Amino acid sequence: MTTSTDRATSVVDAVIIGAGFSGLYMLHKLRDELGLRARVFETGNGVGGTWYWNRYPGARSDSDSYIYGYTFDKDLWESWEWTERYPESPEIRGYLEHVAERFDLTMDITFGTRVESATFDEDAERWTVTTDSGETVTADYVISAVGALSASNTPPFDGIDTFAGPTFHTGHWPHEGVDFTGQRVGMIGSGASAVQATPIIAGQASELTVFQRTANYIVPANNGPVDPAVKAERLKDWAGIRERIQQSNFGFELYLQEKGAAEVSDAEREALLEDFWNRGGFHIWLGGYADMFFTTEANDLVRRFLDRKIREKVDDPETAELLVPKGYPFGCKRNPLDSGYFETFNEPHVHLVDVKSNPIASITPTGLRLEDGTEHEFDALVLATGFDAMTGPLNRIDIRGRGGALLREKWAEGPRTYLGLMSHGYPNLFTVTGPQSPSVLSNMPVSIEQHVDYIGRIITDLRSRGARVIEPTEEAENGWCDYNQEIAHATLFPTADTWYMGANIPGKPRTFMPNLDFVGPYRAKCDQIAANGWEGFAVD
Ligand code: N01
Repeated sequence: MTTSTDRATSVVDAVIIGAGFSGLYMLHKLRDELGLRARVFETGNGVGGTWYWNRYPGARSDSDSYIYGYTFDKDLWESWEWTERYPESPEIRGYLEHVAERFDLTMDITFGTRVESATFDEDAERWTVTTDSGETVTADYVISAVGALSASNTPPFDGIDTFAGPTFHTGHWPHEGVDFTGQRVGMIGSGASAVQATPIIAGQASELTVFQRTANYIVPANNGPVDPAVKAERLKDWAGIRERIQQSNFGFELYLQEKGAAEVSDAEREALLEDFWNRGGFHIWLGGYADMFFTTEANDLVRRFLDRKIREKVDDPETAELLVPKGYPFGCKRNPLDSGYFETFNEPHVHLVDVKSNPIASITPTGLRLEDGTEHEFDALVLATGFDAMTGPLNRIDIRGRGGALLREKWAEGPRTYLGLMSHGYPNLFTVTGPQSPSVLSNMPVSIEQHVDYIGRIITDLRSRGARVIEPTEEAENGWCDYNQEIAHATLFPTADTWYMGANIPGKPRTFMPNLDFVGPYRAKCDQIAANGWEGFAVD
């Protein structure tokens, strides 16, 4: 069997950073379709990316399983069957291992190895990549497939290292799992990870205390097995599904309503929201009313429905009041999906503590202390505190472009890219689903495939015309950055303190990081740019 050691040459055409959804398909594209010599470096000891690390209890995709995979290959599509509506983390890992095996990918992946730096050599017009294992590799192209939510965030709590019990971050969960039976557990955070983990940890722990800074609008997942007849239909409809999700707004088969929330009667709105609530998933968020993203009036109409639902589920009125989100619009913070989250707070051993009005002052050897001096004791601490999103994974690598300029310094006030794909001054460096592309506002595999295909197209074109480098012009990049902010600020998104805005990380610049063009229109824009001879790019 050929191993990665046999093929570990130090001069290649392309280096790919990361072996998750993006890196695996990028390797297949460059090696098997374009015939390039490519190497992948992956920090984990297996494929999976986010799904390699996120093994916390209840971790699963919030995208429906039938569209949470690759669509580039019909045979691959037909070769895999998901067990539930939303696939659980081990099953997604299994899927990605299946893909890696099917296309013989692991022989070109060096596992357990972190890329530390990537430096562009202007004379050679090549990149030099170094790793924490001391390897140095040169390449024409570097493709970042590091993901948007892979740099975990541990808030700089005073005394974080003094806690005597074990501490677990949801994004770095022990592979062997954790048994909380009989333990008092403290969990900080109430985002999508916490929402998934809470009911399961509560099922084991003798006591669970959730420390919540911001309440979330959470709708039911309605998970379960999928009707075999529906599954069979979908299996046959590979081409149709592929086309529809590629042209959609968010990479789902969900479409915003033609009429706004403020344009329909109360009864009509109530009936639609009730139907969507019962169906579960992202219907209310991504298939709901478009005007709720633009006006507080419309947003409040939807919020009122959601507030009522939360109050109906939670017995204790004070706890319910804390769980009802306040101060920001629905839909502008990632909408977590729930499998019994609210009901968990009806159990006598589960407590909710508001750390917005009374923030965490420090972690102590036995638990934590709030600013008013209240102490909470627990045996194990779970940090469901999220990620330094979008820019974090890239900024943790020393990426130096023309003139030795560090990318993280260029991005000190926020990411600057063209199409979320490349940054001026960093020739031949591509970012799969990078900041300022639709990425996290879409079903990720759809956006990943589009970027990988597009990068493949660019590289094919460069090589066919004997060009060495491509990079965006400064003008095109400035235009893209301005445009991104302009369309974001036409919506309510920037009014919410979210990781989309960098608001979860102390000191991070406040700027809306994803692109709001939507998946289909963004794809069309990219295609038009290609048809116009890579408009906005300088090719040499
Ligand atoms: O992280 P988060 P996550 N003191 O940032 C709180 C994707 N995902 O891992 O909201 C106290 O959402 C923070 O409070 P606040 C998905 O895109 C996908 O849950 O910033 N609390 C928040 O409650 C998701 O959006 C899936 O005020 C502090 C929590 O920690 C993204 O990953 C599943 C704090 C962090 O929530 C991130 O989700 C899971 C502090 N100093 C995740 N600092 C699936 O599709 C932070 N918090 C399966």
